[in-house]
Amino acid sequence: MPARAPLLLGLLLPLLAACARPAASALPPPQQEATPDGDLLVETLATGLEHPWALALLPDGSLLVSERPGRLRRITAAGQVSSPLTGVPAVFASGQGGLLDVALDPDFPRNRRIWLSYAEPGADGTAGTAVATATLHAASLSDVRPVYRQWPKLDGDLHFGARIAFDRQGHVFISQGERNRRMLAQDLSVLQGKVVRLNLDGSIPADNPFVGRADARPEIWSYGHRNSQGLAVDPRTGRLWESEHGPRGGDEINRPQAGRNYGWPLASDGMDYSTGLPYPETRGQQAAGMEPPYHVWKKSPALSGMAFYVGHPDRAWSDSLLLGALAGQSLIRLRLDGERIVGEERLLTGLRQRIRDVRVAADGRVYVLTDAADGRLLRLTPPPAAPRRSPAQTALARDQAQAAAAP
Ligand SMILES: [Ca+2]
Repeated sequence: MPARAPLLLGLLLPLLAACARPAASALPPPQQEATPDGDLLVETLATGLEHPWALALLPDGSLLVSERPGRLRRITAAGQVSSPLTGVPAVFASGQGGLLDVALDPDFPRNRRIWLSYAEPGADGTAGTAVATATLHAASLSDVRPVYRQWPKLDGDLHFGARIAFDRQGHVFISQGERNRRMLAQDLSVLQGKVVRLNLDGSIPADNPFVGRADARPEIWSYGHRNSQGLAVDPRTGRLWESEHGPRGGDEINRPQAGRNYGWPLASDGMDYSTGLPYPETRGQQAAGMEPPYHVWKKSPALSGMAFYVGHPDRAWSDSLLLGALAGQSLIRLRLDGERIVGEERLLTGLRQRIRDVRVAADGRVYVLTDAADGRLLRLTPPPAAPRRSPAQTALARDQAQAAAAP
């Protein structure tokens, strides 16, 4: 027996290693973070997620979470993490590639359909951004159907994008990076560095801006994007907002419109990491015929997932745009006045974690993923809104203030 134990162990250990997910560390206790509007409650629901990239909130209160190496898990509101769902498409898991975004179809309660974006492996070690739809079951996906493939597939493992967002008119938008080949963002004959728009069955809308042009791909909605990992439709207006990574400096928010050129690399606020100088193609911060960013950061936070926080008048954060910051190791809250950005706060800085994705639940709580080998799912409860005074209360407060100020 003693002689056989090492043999058994030798057989068992690799098997165990293959089955296990990264060991979940003990869950940290809930914390209160002081913010200008009051305390923010930060709860850790799960740990041990390997580079989680995106989350989607299911109607029953549970969540789908993608892990970049190619796994999709379900996590209950109580933090119970499932085994990987079966049926996920094969992904090119290298560098920034892998399983990326996950989103529910606009008609999910009826059709149980989900959308996945990922780096898809091609021939000879190439890869390209792709999107598939699938039907969600308790522990599996079925009817997995690729609906979009970036063309051409290329070498390298950088700048895939890729976020998915839906408008109210039956279209899906997919954001994509330029695969670190800068000038491809300006080349309308390829799909790198573009936001594309499709119908929900994957077909091309007849009113897309480049339909019918021989020198351009009909999927393209907007171009001149560097690497876009944030995409959201403002629930108040239906307008599409996009965030993208600049190089050193020049992270941007844009509001992509049909056929417009968002500049990269011809117009940029950013610099080459290696030289500290603008790239040779860059003509300046702005260039004729190109759209300037709606908002720009001189020092790059490295923007990832983005979500609107609107329609929660009982919460201090209504209205805001929330963005995960990777290098910036924070959750960015941009205060909105209508569509104007009127202020910025950096939250969760004490965690010292890269923030990969953020989503807002119907009850006003916020779910956040940290990007790490031992990544976490957090749930935030934003502070309540300051109570509104009635006219009588306002008059009373004024009288009391005047009385207090009287000699
Ligand atoms: Ca730009």
